[in-house]
Amino acid sequence: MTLIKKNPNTLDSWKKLQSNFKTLSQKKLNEYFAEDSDRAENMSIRWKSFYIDYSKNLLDQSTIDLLIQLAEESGLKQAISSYFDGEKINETEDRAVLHTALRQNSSSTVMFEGVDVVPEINKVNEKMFAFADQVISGQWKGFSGKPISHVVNIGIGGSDLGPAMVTEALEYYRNNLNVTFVSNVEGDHVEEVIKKLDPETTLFIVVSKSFTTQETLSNANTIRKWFLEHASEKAISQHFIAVSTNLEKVTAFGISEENVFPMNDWVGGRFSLWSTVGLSICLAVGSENFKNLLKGAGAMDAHFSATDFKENIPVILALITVWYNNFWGVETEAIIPYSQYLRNLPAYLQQGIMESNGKGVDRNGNPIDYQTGNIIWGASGTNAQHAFFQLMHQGTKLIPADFIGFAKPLHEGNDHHDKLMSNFFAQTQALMQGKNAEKVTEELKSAGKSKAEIEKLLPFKVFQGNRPSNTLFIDQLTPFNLGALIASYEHRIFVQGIIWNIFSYDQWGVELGKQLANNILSDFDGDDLQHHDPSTKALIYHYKRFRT
Ligand code: G6Q
Repeated sequence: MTLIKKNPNTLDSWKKLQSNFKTLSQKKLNEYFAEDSDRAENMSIRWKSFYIDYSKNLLDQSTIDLLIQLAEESGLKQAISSYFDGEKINETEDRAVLHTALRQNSSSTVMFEGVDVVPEINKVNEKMFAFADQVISGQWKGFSGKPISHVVNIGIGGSDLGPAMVTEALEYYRNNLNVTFVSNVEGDHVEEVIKKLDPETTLFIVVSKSFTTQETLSNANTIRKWFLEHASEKAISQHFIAVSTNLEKVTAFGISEENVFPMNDWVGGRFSLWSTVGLSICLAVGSENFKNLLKGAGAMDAHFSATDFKENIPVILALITVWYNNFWGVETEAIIPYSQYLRNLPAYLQQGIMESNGKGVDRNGNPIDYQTGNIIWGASGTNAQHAFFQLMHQGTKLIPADFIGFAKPLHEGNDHHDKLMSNFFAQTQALMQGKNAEKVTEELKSAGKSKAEIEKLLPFKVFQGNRPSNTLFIDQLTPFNLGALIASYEHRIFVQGIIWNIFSYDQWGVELGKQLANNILSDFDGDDLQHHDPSTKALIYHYKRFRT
């Protein structure tokens, strides 16, 4: 079964949502709460250690019902089965999207093209876990007999962002290994990393699904050259590991077959941290923690695939985005984790969400005349409060936001957590309630301001409020809960892609720049720049003056 290919704006529910928007668009969040004393209870979902509060959104139950109708009319139920059953829903690349298979129970069955893929996943995982245990315990030695103390992940995009974000997020669970990530093709990036390395005790993991990516291969080659200045060819096998689907290219690079951790074609780059691409995570936090990360994601998969849409976290939250994006005309969405460990979650989700749903052509190949993927941005709270929250509170733009927080800190013994949590709750309250003229006047009066001063200051100090947010409140930052949280965003991407009638799992938009970069690279040594536009030609001329 292929996915239904109907544009959402032709559906009955879409039209009803347009009139629902007309009815509700002037209504204030405070009014919704005044009308329904059970709103916080009715508009929240409790699942395992997650408490999802979506009551501070500009909608009521009639909107939710219509959004669910939209999901149904878009064929979401059938689409979820196609996704989990390994159908080739990534039609333009003729691929399945089966990263969910990587986190299923090791005794379950996931069929792909008539073969159960779980035994092979288990086999590869066993190899990965055994390898990680050897490195962590110091059994795996470098060429001079010393144990490994530093791991360098060489990869970019999906082969970098996920492992880097999770390794950082699970800092608390880390062992003694240092883990560094090299991604950019910029020589200064790799040289800064090399500067701090000891070839005798460093392990390099070259992570590239295709093993053709310019950035990764350039960095891997530069690092290998540097390594060989300190060690013999023979030592490569103790220090270079690859994660890839392209065995031929890996062996041509000089990494032996036993040092290759395979991955499957049906794992998309930006959804690959659950596969061997997560080897650096596994090394940083150990296999038990990695397994728990997988379990958490697997539990979210089970919730998403089996729960009624009304109680389904990824479905409800995805639909709320659709509501703002397509009916309120909102363009951006902020992600604010109240955890410094998750400071790079917004950057990670930027790729997941924007690369997946930044599409302007529908599944029939026609240009789209409604909005698709949102612009995603954000930073950790409370830092973000002292940076860009002003615009969220008093700016001219409506910015729905996800606030993510954890009830229990990882470190005990200080009084910071109450302060963090009070900020976490206060911000969504302030965004919603605002501060009216009466309240501002009262405050200014008690601060001793004169009538004239109050009149002058009043307009600047009033907050309109009525700004929406979701609160994703989780018991604690554990590998399990992190896995579930990431998986919930993955499924939100899927739901939105289905509704917007787009293909979420290709990324042709990143190809053109790569092609042109190759053309330009070869033109640096030539004299014929006539085929370039005048601006680019002038830039190339300018650059050529600096080349040595
Ligand atoms: C993600 C993209 C992209 C990819 C990188 C690295 O979904 O496909 O970010 O992960 O381009 O690709 P390789 O792993 O093949 O080097």
